[in-house]
Amino acid sequence: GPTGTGTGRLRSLPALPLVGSLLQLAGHPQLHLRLWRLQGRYGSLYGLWMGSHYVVVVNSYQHAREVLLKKGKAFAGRPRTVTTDLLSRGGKDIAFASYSPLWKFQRKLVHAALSMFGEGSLALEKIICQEAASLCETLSAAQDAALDMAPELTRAVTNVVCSLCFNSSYRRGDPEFEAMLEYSQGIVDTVAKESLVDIFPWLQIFPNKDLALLKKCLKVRDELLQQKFTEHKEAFCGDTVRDLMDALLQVRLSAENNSPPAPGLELTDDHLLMTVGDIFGAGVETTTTVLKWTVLYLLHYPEVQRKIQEEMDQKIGLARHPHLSDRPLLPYLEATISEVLRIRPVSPLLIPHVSLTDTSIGEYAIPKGARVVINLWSVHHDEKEWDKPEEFNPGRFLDEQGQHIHSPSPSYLPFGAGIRVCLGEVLAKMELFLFLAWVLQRFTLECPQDQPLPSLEGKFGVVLQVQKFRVKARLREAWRAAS
Ligand code: HEM
Ligand code: PLO
Repeated sequence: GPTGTGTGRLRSLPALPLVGSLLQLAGHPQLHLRLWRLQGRYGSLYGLWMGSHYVVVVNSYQHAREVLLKKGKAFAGRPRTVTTDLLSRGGKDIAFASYSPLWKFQRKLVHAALSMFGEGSLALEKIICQEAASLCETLSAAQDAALDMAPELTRAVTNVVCSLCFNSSYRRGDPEFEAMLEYSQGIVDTVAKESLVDIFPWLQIFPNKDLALLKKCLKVRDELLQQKFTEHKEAFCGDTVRDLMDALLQVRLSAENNSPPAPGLELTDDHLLMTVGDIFGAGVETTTTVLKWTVLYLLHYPEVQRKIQEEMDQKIGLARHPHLSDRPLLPYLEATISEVLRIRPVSPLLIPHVSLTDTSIGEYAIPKGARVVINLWSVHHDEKEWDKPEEFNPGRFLDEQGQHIHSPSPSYLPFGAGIRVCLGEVLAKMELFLFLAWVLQRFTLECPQDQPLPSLEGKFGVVLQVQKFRVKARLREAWRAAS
């Protein structure tokens, strides 16, 4: 046989179908949909060139799982782009930093801090419930008005993550909060706009409106971060660790006092600031987006809202507020959250990965340095895996007894998977559950009369955004009667 003789010719792996000129992709408002539709012509795995970058697009869960889980380490890199380099000071954060020992260390620190202050901590549950109560008060005060819930939802979520990161919170109308809202929207609107792949990096040398806006917003963010940093450095004595910022400062302090950090493991001020900036930014924009999508879907599917409320009335009643420990009692609410995360994934193309070695996907060779885009939209809308994927149906996540089951298909990865998996999944799920349970126990959310149902179409960007819409929050008769 040919084995071991050294004369066998290396068989090269089949080449990927390559999509030709994709200039028209640039600036396409819904890139995830465009890449989803290209499957018709090129199959579920194809390559394309964006500017000078070779990009592989993955549209099936089998290949997605291979990239994220089976070969996670080979695909753990991140591309550098003009906008994310500005956002993260050249990749000194977690999300936009490529694979390195320091990145691993940062992830580990944040993970430890989040489990200490967050997940499973009664203190955090108390903070979320406090914010939920305040949200309900605002909704009550706005009785029957057509309300844009976005600012209030954002404030509630921001205060939770603010307390985790900085041990602080914002009151309604706080000018610092207003400034934060504005800069964060500016960042979401501009960062990674061309699909996170910066198709035309040379645009930066020309006057560019988006780039100018991004820089302006980052200046405001940097001032805010710097101010929190200075306050923490002054107050921190090394004993009590109050929040994520303290936890990071403590790591540095103990490194100074004991042995210096191993080469390549030095946490500079920039690393510290960008790490907190990531958690703060991700903490606010993702959870808020999911809450907005959920409200929007409840307007479109009042029967789903009714079922959530029936379940709550039966299992919790109206005499007390919902607790985190009620989660197993409310499978239909949990299933609704799961379905929202499926039908409108927060991060429809994840964050692009980069291959760190020559490797393969399926039977195809992938060269080192290729950018790999996982199209989560395709994975979550695959007709082979999901019955009528565009239909909003929480029931698909329940078994016949109405109990929550994990997922009816492996084609479901709302938080990604593997070594780059989301760091905030547990936190996000705690918040989503409690905020929704609190609001739906008291209010029925409706589309204001004389207004058409708002569009379910998302706006593609670094997160899949919801278009602005108004809601009427009507106090439930049952709640009124009970109190
Ligand atoms: C990364 C989803 C909330 C922190 C990611 C990724 C996804 C995701 C899909 C990219 C994974 C990849 O590139 O392979 C979500 C969803 C959320 C959510 C659906 C809400 C429902 C949060 C929250 C935090 C957070 C609340 C902060 C506490 C991060 C970080 C990364 C990340 C730091 C980067 C991880 C890395 O690159 O190593 N998330 N996320 N996320 N998420 Fe989340
Ligand atoms: C959101 C706007 C903030 O001002 C800065 C910021 C930081 C981290 C980013 C986040 C933004 C968007 C959502 C991201 C998150 C890191 C991980 C998360 C990209 C840009 C997701 C969903 O992947």
